[in-house]
Amino acid sequence: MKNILVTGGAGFIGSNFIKYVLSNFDHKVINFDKLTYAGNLENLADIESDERYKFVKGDICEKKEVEKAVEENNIDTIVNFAAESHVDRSILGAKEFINTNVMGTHVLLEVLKEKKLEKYLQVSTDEVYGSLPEDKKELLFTEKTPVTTNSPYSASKASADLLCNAFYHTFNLPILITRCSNNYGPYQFPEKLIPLMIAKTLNGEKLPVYGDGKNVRDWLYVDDHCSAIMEVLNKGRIGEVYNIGGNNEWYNIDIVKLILKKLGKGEDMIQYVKDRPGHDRRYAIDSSKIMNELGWSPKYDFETGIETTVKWYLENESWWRKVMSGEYQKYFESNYANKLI
Ligand code: NAD
Ligand code: TDX
Repeated sequence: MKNILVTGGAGFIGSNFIKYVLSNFDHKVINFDKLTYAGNLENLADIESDERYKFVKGDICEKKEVEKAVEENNIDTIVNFAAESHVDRSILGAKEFINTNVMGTHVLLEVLKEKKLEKYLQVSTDEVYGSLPEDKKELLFTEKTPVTTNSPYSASKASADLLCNAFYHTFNLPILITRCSNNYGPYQFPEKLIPLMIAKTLNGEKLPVYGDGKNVRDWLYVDDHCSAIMEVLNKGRIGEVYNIGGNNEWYNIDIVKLILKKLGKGEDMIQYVKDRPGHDRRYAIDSSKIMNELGWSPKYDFETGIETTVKWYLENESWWRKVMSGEYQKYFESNYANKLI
């Protein structure tokens, strides 16, 4: 039995991860989250009374807060999801991305060193590998692909990965890194492509597609990301990076059309808008290392995953309406106002 500090556990992937761990393992989970705009305790309402679960409000940039949570809860393992996670927001302002994603990770690594914890897993992203050419379908990101970053978000995530690597080599700490492709599923904040397009369709609003809509992403259902993280935590070789992907490449425009079809709406709702600056063209993950070494594979095919996701947003309208009110409106206006062509 482990005592796991899950940082950023009130966000999209972190909250799904906590539920995955409580349903499949007998571990204790301390959810350590600052509750930024993306953190929402409603995501965990169905497990909050589980005695193996506890929430602690805290900031990973504040060392004393992290130390206190680790000491008081006998933490032996940290899984770090806490981050500013949206590329468009990093273009509007990078400071919080550097603070949380880089400085916050540094704080966690210092605590790992001082408290001699058993394991630390850094939840990273395929975005640290930059962009793949669209016309060379045989090219995929492997763990050996050089780190090349094109957005402030990816630069901050890559910086954190480099710090993890340095703390592993210099101090011989028990550190693992996972780099996953685009996730989708319940509780994803509706600033990201799939939930944004579902919410806008249900609202009868235009769907803003960046550029020519031909950027490619490799989509993985969130539970498959969670199972991969647990495999790496339990069986991964210390100091290694593991890529996680769905072998499921889609043009953005085809995802948008699929959502419209599932919701019975026409393609006249699509509105092409100005491209995201520095927009990566294609992401595609080679997951053979985690599959061959650890025996992981995704369980959900895209058809099932997207069906479950659309159904969840249809049945949980109050959840997304609430998070899209207030502060969200200001972000939405500043991101999209200058994109109309
Ligand atoms: P999210 O934005 O939904 O959630 C982030 C969570 O971190 C929120 O609960 C927020 O309150 C918390 N947080 C932010 N700053 C904090 C701080 N200083 N201290 C403590 N908590 C803080 O993000 P997500 O989509 O769930 O992503 C989780 C992690 O997975 C991130 O590290 C992200 O880079 C990585 N990732 C995401 C994807 C994806 O497709 N969403 C893919 C690969 C990797
Ligand atoms: O309004 C939009 N219109 C649009 O065309 C939005 C929000 C997005 N897009 C495009 C941009 C991307 O090509 O859709 C694609 C997906 O966009 P996002 O959902 O913002 O994801 P992405 O930029 O690919 O980054 C995601 O994957 C890697 C996550 O947000 C990161 O946290 C993760 O690390």
